[in-house]
Amino acid sequence: MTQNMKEILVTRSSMPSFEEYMEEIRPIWDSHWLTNMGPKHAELAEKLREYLGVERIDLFTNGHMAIELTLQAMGLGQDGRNEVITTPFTFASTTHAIVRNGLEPVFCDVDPETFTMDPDRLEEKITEKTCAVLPVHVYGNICDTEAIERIARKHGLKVIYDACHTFGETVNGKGVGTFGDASCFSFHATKVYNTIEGGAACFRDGKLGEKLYNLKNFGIHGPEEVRAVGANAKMNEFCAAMGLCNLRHVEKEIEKRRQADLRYRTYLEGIPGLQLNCVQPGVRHNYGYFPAVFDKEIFGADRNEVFEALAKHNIGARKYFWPLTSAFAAFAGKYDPRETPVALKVSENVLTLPMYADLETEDIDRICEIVVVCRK
Ligand code: T4K
Repeated sequence: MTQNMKEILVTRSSMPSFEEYMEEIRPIWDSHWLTNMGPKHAELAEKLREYLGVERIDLFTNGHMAIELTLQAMGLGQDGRNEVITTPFTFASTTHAIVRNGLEPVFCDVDPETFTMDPDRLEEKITEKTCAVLPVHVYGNICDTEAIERIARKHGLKVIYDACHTFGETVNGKGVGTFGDASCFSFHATKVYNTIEGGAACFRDGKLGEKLYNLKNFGIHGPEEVRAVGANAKMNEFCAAMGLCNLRHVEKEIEKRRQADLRYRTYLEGIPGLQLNCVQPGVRHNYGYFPAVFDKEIFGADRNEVFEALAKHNIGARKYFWPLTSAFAAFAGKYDPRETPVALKVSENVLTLPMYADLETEDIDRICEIVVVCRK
């Protein structure tokens, strides 16, 4: 394989040195304590609470279980109100977390710049059956939290943010995990910060915390009492150890991603028909993704053509997030994706280009050249 055919995937996991991880897991070997809220779990929870600037946090096997169990812990649906308003421009997890709780997703359209929930479309989706709003800070773009929470308060709705893309982000210095009734993060291998697999829910309500803590361990409350039908969603000690290592380097990783983002922009910004991710004032971004939306009429090629051109050079861009979750075969035509036309349009035209901390400058340049050549 020639140098310029080297495979570049959409992302690549950040990892500490082998030695650093070995050192971190040594006490696990000594103690034989592998999971069920051990000392690494406790240490990581406290360090993340500080880093994210949140009042309370709990750790989970993954971001999905953080969302799913948060909805369960809130008791949504128990009073007969079973609709949760969310957006379809997201990963399967967001919608699945609602459906797996026996709740009904109601899809709200997104803003064309941030791709997050459009608050101007939110109120019209509220019915007497609405119990919560589950907006997504997609690609690390922060939702209009003020408007969403004002509307939610007016109608007595819970707000749970899917914050899976926003590790380490702040808004005017405030940790993004502080918004809403709860915010859920993913620490999956493909994320800016990873614990191999992992996730967290952040919240203020101590009672919610107790329920969550029980639910992630089958609903067990002490050795002889099971209070709820929970799941097994405990982060194990090896994942927590990876998290402790990666947390030491995450600032450096975000800075490298910032440089990669800048490099992309020097090539691609200002090209007619090519929309790059927005820059939100006051937001400290984490540069988790590099989405580009192609307008074929103006740019001269659609995203599928660009996708194919990159694939020919062994470059794995991804169509995050296509199809919309409302169009999933799993829902067998139950929802109409045309009811969220902005989300549908973005989904049909977006490509996320490779982005990770160690992505080399020359590789970014090569990717950009291939994209630019696609213009006719
Ligand atoms: N909400 C949102 C908005 C999300 O985006 C996600 C997850 C969730 C909720 C749920 O959080 P988790 O329960 O996952 O913690 C990936 C991830 O699996 C998923 O975590 C992520 N979103 C989603 C956007 O992307 P796939 O199916 O595209 O991953 P995969 O296996 O194709 O990997 C993509 C690339 O990453 C590979 O081409 C190479 C690289 N990679 C992958 C793995 C597994 C690595 O470098 N190392 C690895 O270990 O879903």
